Amino acid sequence: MKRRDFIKNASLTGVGLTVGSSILNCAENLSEKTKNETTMALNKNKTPIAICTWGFVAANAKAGEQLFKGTKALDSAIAGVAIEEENIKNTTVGKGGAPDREGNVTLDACVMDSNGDCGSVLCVENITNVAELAKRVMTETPHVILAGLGAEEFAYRQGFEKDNLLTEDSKKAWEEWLKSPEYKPLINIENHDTIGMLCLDKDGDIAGACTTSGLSYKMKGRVGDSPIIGSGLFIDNEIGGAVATGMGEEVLKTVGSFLIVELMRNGMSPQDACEEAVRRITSKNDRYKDFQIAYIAINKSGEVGSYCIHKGFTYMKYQNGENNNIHSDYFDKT
Ligand code: SD4
Repeated sequence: MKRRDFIKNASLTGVGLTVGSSILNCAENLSEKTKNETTMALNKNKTPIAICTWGFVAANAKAGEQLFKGTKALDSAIAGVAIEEENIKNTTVGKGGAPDREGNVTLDACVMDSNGDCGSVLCVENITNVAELAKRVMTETPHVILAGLGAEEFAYRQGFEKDNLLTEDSKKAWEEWLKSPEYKPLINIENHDTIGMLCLDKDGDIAGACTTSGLSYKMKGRVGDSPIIGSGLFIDNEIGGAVATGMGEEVLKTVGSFLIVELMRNGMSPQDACEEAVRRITSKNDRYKDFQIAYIAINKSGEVGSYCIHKGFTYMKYQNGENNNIHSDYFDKT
């Protein structure tokens, strides 16, 4: 059984999963009112919060535990997403990610800090921890973005090790795909599992990270939304942050994460802002039935929100030692 199926089944049967000190509870049955009341009550504690896309239990727990120890938001997010970058069973992030059409695994990542600084790497080969690499672009260069070979060479100068990202399993799956190589975007299946994470730390500061191998069997050189500041991720520490997963081309066209933060700046809750960002796509694009997009967002007072096009997206929320897998509301109810 695939890990996400396991989580889904566990949630459907009401089984709680214990992950270290974290317990996976399911909030899907709570009414909206109860959920809001719960969130507001917890916010009064001013405890740190980590949220991330999909059911990445261990990654979110790692970030939550780091935050609890007092680690700043950005380093907590990078430590959290590194769990998935190193997880070779995850075929859409880091090592083990599905390759492009030509069999090369190329990774995209970005980070954004609470002071507004950001860093990004595009289409990088042979390096596993690309979110950390994006942070180094931010802290160790005068630039925001490094791409391809330049990013890879920079990584070696920073002491990163060269790694073969194409695992035997990913290679076999790619070889199978090559037998009838037709690229068709798919909804909610294994080629949509980017990890985007947002952290609110003990000082009340927000930062985030987003890391992916992008769409499976993409064209050589293709880059999606995930490493593009404003599309895959955006933080404004006065307001909040947002992160995206799904069909990157469509997120890019609407600069989705920046849009959500701006909507929150204008008074919307994270939930309403995520819904509006999805509507911007679905109202102009009747092909939305063929792709999935999901957003998660957090504001300065710790309220979180999430919305997606199609049923099936879940996200993680860590707060007060609890790591919950929450089913997102969705647009297409047909
Ligand atoms: C991309 N947004 O490269 C990424 C893919 C993704 O879950 O989110 N997968 O377009």
